[in-house]
Amino acid sequence: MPEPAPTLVMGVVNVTPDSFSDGGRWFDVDAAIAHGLELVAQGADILDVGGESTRPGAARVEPAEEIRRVVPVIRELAGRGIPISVDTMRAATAEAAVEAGAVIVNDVSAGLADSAMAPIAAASGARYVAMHWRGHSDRMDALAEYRDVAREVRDELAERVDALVRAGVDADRIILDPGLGFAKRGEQNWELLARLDEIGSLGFPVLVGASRKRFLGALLPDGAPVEDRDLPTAVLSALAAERGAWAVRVHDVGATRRALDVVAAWQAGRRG
Ligand code: PMM
Repeated sequence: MPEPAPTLVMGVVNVTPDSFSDGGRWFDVDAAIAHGLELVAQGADILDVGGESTRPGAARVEPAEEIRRVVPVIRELAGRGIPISVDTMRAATAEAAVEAGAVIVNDVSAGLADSAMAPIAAASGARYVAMHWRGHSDRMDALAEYRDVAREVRDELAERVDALVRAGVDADRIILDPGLGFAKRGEQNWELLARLDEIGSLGFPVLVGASRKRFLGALLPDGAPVEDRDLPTAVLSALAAERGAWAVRVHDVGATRRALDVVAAWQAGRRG
């Protein structure tokens, strides 16, 4: 049997003033570039550059402003040979980002937020992350109603894959993501993680984005700072890697890199 490829580390570069997890520290373009380079030095394989926060209740950003935030950062980092993904729900931003050198479009809405996204993604030739999504952040908490969360997320992702492929997206370029925290409550995230193989059974690489999310914060003492979620995030990265995740999307790359090194050594030991 071929050995599974090691899980990749996708480092988050938020070029936003309001991301829930890093408080907009990387809003300035130069600071975002420097942060991206630091994440690569810490072991990121891919950088995910986003200009619009998806935190619960976050306001939408104007399309032109989103492009203004991400394109210079992508151009500089891609120009240095770093694989870049663009975290956007908008076709125009995806198109500008790919033109600037992005090789992955990370669309948290899987094409639902912008009907132009699928054809643009298809024409771009980039890889495409389709995340499970039910609605924008201002109303997603009300959409977290499931009878069987893992089955419904898998079925809704399968529907998105069909729609994307019908719109011309090459199936070989699709990556799926269960969308932890997006229209999911704490226990629903845990059930999805425990049943990650059901998402994997669709036959696409799986990306897991748990980094610093509320359901990890809930394991910590009240009032713990958001950075305290990095150790739980790294442990979760290791567990996701052991379950065959294609990549994990994280803010603290160093901790996850070390955790994944442990997984790789463990797996090598199993092979003997
Ligand atoms: N989570 C956030 C943003 N983008 N993209 C994917 N594919 N998966 C995720 O889970 C995901 C994402 C929200 O987190 P942030 O505001 O800290 O970046």
